Amino acid sequence: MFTKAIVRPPDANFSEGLTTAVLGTPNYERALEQHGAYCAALEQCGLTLSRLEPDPNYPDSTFVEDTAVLTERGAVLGRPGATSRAGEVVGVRDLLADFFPSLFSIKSPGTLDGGDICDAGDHFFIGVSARTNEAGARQLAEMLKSCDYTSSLVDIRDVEGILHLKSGLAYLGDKRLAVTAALADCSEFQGYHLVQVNPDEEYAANCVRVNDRVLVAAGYPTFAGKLKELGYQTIALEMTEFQKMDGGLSCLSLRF
Ligand code: CIR
Repeated sequence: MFTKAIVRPPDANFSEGLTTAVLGTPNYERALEQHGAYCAALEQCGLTLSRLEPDPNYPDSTFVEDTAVLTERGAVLGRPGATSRAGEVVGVRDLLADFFPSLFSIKSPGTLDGGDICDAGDHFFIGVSARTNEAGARQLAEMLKSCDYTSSLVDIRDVEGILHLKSGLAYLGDKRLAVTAALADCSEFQGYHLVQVNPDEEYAANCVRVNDRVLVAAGYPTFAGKLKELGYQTIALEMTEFQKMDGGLSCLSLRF
């Protein structure tokens, strides 16, 4: 069960962040509205939110998930793989210190973005990507092992169209993973039930199980239908403005 989450609304210069998407410039007012609805959904799931102030120095800082990895047995500060995002960790660290008495940190030469880490109960999938390098992934694996978690590395460097591992993967609980077609054959996922996301709905793979609900991006009816058939209660959220900046539902919060 999650009881808390950290969020940071986008700043007015949000559109100056990194992106590979060719979906146009995000509308700031609409992004704020979508962020507000996202926060309300987390509250509806029973979470108490800590809201960081928007940070004009870091246009990507609304994607707080990338700064840390939070588990029931300890927290790890990430070391963002994009240099423009490196300083985002500081503000999050100060807030996390209130909740986690000891914080591990990923150290140079390691880099690690939280978006590459998929928490699947007592096991963690660690994406090795353009942002998370092998050194960062191995540091995290060691830390997790010291907390009695297991982990496996999933190399996504050759997988097209996904920035982070969780751009194409989500843990739904019950040994069930939502995956895109490109990730469905990964040997690391053997033993899990896979809910495959259709190629024309790939963005929907980044959904978030929060207690007894699953947050899903609005506009992906086939995937939402599959979840409903499996008995999940879903909350659909408009994500168009964050999608334009390569962001998804999971990146907008750190849940713990
Ligand atoms: C970036 O490129 O870093 C941001 N524009 C998007 C980060 C999305 N984060 C995530 O998927 N965890």
